[in-house]
Amino acid sequence: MSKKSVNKTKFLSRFPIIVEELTQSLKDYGMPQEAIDWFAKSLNHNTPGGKLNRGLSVVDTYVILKGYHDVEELDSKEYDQLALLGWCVELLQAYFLVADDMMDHSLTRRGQPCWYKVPDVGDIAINDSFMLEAAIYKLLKSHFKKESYYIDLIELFHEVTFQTELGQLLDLITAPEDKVDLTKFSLDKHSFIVIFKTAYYSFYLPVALAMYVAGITDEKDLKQARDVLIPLGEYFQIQDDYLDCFGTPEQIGKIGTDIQDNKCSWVINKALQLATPEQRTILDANYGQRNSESEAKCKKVFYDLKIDQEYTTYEEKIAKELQAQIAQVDESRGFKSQVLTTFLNKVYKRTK
Ligand code: DMA
Ligand code: MG
Ligand code: MG
Ligand code: MG
Repeated sequence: MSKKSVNKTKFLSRFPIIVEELTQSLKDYGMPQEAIDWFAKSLNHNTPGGKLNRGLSVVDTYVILKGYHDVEELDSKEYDQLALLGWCVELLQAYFLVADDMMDHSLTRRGQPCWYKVPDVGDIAINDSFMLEAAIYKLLKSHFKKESYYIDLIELFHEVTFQTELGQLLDLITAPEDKVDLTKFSLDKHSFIVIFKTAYYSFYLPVALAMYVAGITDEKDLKQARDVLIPLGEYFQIQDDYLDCFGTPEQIGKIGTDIQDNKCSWVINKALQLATPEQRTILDANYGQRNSESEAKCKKVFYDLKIDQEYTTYEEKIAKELQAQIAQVDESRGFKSQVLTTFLNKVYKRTK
């Protein structure tokens, strides 16, 4: 087994222990067994099962900041604490995804039905998403309350949660279901949406958590991390937009919905820059329509415009820029540029 899959297996082995602790808190409230079983089922359906990059990054970042070479060098108590924070990031992601799939009318996620599509779940998924979020603060309290940086962790989770919700708001109101108006889209608007809905919680949060535990918390260092991780997160969401249209469901574990949902995605913005008047007419008539014929017409325009090649050009350019930026990082206070290089390597040319 590769080192990477050993680390993932080790991380996954902590999850049942977390489920046990969370369900125990329901038992302590005297909740009936059926509610306990429901919560356990929601936790298990929605939390593991993805790439776990966000959660694993908390551990990996801490290892680098400590100057270790391998996760095995952490003592077991230290590992458990870091893995718990990693799972808190995955719970935050689970919370957002359960809600996001309802709002985006998605059908599948991680190769299985979206939670709200599971028989007997439906709108109960709304409350389940709230409980996934609440689980984060239960865990932080029981594992970190006595640490000096406890409040920093809580404030960080609250801040990035709010930022993500602002991004989701803008994502949704820029994509009204009933009135398609492509003149409302722009790459600047796209950039704002994706930085808020994705970059803060997916990239800045895991690194900042590890920095707090490692005691590397100078505002200058948090800023150095943010200054690279936010554009890196923007690039990651541009990949997500690209894969929504050009990836296969087998590859990405979900069926793309951006065209039918009238989303202000990178793909449509790039197409709007390049389209001839004829192609623009096709897009105006077919983008954001809830049927697969219209969707296919939009995709044909995207292929004719070679948006996939545009994407490759963008990817090479942004990767070089980020590398150059990482090379400027000041390590004098203990922050390490390798944290950022590791992240960039995980994202570069990803296909799922
Ligand atoms: C993802 O946006 C953002 C959050 C906060 C879940 P998205 O709808 O493009 O994500 P996905 O493609 O995974 O549904
Ligand atoms: Mg979505
Ligand atoms: Mg969405
Ligand atoms: Mg998407």
